[in-house]
Amino acid sequence: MGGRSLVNRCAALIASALLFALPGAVRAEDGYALWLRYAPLEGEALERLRAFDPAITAAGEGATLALASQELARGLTSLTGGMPQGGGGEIALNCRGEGGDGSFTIETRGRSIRISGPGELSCLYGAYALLRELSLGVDPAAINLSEAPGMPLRLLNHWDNPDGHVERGYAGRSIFDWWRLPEHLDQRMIDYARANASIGINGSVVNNVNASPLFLTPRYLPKLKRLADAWRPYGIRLYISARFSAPRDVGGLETADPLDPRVQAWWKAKADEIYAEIPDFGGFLVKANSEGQPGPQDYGRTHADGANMLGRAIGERGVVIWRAFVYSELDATDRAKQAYAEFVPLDGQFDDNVIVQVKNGPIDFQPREPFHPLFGAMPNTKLMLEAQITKEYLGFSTHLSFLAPMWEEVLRADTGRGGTVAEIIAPAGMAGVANTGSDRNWSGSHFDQANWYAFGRLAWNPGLPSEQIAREWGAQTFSRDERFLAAVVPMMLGSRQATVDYMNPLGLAHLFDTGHHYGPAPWVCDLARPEWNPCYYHKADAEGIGFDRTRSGSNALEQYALSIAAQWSDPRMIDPDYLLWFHHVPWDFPMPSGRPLWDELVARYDRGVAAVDEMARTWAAQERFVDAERFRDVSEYLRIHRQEAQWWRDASIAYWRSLNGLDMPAGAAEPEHTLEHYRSLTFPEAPGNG
Ligand code: GCV
Repeated sequence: MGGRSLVNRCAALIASALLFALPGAVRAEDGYALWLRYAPLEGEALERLRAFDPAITAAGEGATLALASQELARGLTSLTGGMPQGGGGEIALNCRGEGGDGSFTIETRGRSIRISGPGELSCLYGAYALLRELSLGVDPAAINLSEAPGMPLRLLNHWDNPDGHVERGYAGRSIFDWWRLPEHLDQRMIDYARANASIGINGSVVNNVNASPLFLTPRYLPKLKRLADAWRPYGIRLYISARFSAPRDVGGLETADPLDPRVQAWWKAKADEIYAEIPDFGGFLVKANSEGQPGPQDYGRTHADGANMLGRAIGERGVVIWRAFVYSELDATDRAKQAYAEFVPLDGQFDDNVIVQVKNGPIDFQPREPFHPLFGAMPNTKLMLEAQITKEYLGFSTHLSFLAPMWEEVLRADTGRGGTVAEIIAPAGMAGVANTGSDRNWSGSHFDQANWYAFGRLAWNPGLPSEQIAREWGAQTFSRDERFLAAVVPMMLGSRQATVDYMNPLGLAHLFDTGHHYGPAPWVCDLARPEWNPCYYHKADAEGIGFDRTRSGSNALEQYALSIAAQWSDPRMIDPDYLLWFHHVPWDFPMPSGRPLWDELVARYDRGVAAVDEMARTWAAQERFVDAERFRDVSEYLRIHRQEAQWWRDASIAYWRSLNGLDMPAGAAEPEHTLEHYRSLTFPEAPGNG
């Protein structure tokens, strides 16, 4: 079958895309289409693309190549309002074979565009890249790109449970319908794969790291297989989170000791069973001996013993991703130090197919953390970065907080030990805790789609500036009008700092209410485990505030390279954004702004609230560029956002004043309510609780 017939096979699809693009046709703008709307071009860009009018040809006939053709036909039809007729232009897909890392080249000569690369996935990625450029209005004659992935593994981690609950999910129920699988495959599963492939994501861990052993039972294998088969053409490999105690839970053994030959044989047989059905199964993700999860330490073994045992069961077929997110109530040392203390002595002991996955910071996805000291400290171990796309500590789905600047901050951080975080993770990859759910718009809010998008783009190319990502996303998702982008891109870029300012300014962390983590509760000091209490993190009293992590305190600083520790060890020299993370200082500590700490703290809270006001004003001026439904959704969410920013500011200030007895700085408004009022608020039904 030749390339032309590939295009013919797409006829039905093109027809439906054409309907979508016809002037006057009702366009559903509920956010479901994500950044793949391919809104019709206008003016010169439209004329240019219409004149280009390519035939799409493909050398080969694999499923992924067919998808590349379909995507191009669908995208071009939607962008130009008509099916390409092959009136002189050409897009030639020149990628053969399976495998390859998806790197691609797009070369344009006159009216001919050639997409090539080492495997079919290259043509699919190239097709999406070409469509992205065209969507942004770029002249087809000027598109020449050559791209390769910045790291091999670019994974979503879903914290989804088999019953549909999503831990830390703020977008409805799970997108995975385990109950109806394998017989029924929801269209969302295809749309999900398509969205991921369009930004270079190449793997999905489909269940929560607080893992149910169900996923390792024979009943789940056909369900997993159906998904894996559906995603394969999109280059998405399926992984599962494995519960370490599964040999006991569902395997009929009385132990899960990794050094017990029966346990080893059980996992080997399990891996073989999976690979027999899913030959490209990605592997296991494991949360072990953390927050009550079982692990090798239950048997006096190390993380390396546990990870290598699983790695040997998998062999060369896949990987074991072992999480470094560990801390224990039995360990009295600073929680920020515990992962380093447990893992650094194991450097060099992990097998080749084992990767240690490290959160961006040493505590837990706070609005701002310094980079994790493990980056650079395990030169003989593959390290992967774990970022959180879902906004557990960033206002759930109702606060507009664009996270690319946060990830850019960590990726570019120089560890002082062999490169930036991006360089350290380059041989392994990046995982993002997904924010997808059953909400029509996938992410709970329209702007949270930008975080999914940004994660994928940065994992593909960790050097991409946040601004470019925001522009691309905004233009594809809402409007390519320059006036819209000139307003909305800066709004997005400033939004994460705003969240830091009104929630956890100046290096404060973990001031969230217990369990669900919705809203402020810096006053909580009496929970059983010390590190569950916000008081543990802020250490505020009448005299001062902040966690002393210098030599006079926990000395967490010693876990960083000397050059980095030197920058952070002096409270007068440290970037104020990290001040209270590393230092306990008096309330009148002089800040670089010239203000005493207390005044600076209040000024930061006020700056955060003012930024949300400004965001609401910016958005209010965009009505003419955005469809009514999404415009209203965002406007209403910004109202919630504004109220909650004020709540964070007022509740925090009321609490700090109860300790320090200080007056409000000149010109600053009193909190709206008493501290008792803020303390009395409870939200037992807040979503996403674990
Ligand atoms: C999946 C935090 C979250 C938990 C999460 C845990 C983890 O503690 O609150 O919900 O559990 O991190 O990353 O394992």
